[in-house]
Amino acid sequence: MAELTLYIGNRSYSSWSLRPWLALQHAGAAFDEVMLPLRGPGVRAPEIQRRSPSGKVPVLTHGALTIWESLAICEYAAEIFPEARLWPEARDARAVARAVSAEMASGFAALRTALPMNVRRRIQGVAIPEAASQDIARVQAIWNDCRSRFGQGGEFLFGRFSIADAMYAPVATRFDTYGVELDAVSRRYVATILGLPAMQAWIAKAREEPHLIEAYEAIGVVGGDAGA
Ligand SMILES: N[C@@H](CCC(=O)N[C@@H](CS)C(=O)NCC(=O)O)C(=O)O
Repeated sequence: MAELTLYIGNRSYSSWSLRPWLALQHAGAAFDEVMLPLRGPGVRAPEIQRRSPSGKVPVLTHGALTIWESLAICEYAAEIFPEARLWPEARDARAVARAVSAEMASGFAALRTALPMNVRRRIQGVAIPEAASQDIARVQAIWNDCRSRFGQGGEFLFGRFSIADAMYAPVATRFDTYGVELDAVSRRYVATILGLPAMQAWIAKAREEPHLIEAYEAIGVVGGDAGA
């Protein structure tokens, strides 16, 4: 098989990068990982511009092929590693897994803006705007629905780990970082995601990264910039 390389942003902040990284890890893929540091809100990183058709990470290269967009990369991983069963096997579960993954990929802007991912930190006391609270309620409704209808075979949204879990993993870390109050099912699911060895490995590497972005680190500090 041609060589796979995943270009990612800073592990602390790049929630989109975490998603396909987790999917590839789960598939047991051998891949090179190249971190291209983000520059902060509104500032484009030239190294990312050079590598990515969209000017954003993540990007996967497989030989001469370049794939961007986190969900498209996860789909590609599911195709080249079919034995990893990255989508649920039952058609109804698979359809719902695709729906909730697409909803994550295209929505939840208020939540993402108010509570940017920072896997290295615990931040208390951040004011959560109403639109973000609505997103948080919708995420919990999705998690409860998936767990109760499809989760019997394991601890993940569809029992076994799937792309849907990869898509929601950065939300789980945000809930932990900002101490968001959650229902019991969602609390347990957050613990499941954070307990994944791959998740722990990502966080450990994030802690070693020297590339801090002040605007993101200032969130939760009185007078800090809440943009992301
Ligand atoms: N829809 C894209 C979003 C990717 C995205 O927004 N990536 C951010 C980092 S998490 C980025 O590369 N921003 C460009 C930059 O900061 O230079 C995906 O799912 O991959």
